[in-house]
Amino acid sequence: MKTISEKIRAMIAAAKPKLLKISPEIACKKANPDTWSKKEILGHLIDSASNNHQRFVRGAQNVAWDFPTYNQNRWVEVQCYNEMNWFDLVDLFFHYNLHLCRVIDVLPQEVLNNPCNIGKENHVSLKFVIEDYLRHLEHHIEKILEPLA
Ligand code: NI
Repeated sequence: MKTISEKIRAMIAAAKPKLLKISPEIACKKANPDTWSKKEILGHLIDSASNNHQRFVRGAQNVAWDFPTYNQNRWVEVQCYNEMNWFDLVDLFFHYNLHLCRVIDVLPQEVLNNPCNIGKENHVSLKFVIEDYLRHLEHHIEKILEPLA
């Protein structure tokens, strides 16, 4: 799984200076009321990190492999990410992901096939959950770094 954690580390290291260059005014702008601002997308990535943290650690122990789904819009709303300090949010995002990379690094090979039910049609392996985490992160980072429409 080292290749995955290396990819995540490279991605967040490249994204951090770009994120810090975005002004707080731009970061909280919503293109329309139904879409997330950059702050809210980053908040969503923190929610993804925290939910996946549970999956990685519990999945590694093969306990509680029926994971709760989460209503991503409600999570963002409830936490009022748009009112949070942009630079604190970037910091939290960066360090939470560094920690997840460390968790991924220390997972023993034999736990990677442990089953996880993350609300998809069938159980997936812990390895899939980790790979999927990277895909999701990549997708949203690209969106955040796009200029506002
Ligand atoms: Ni998402």
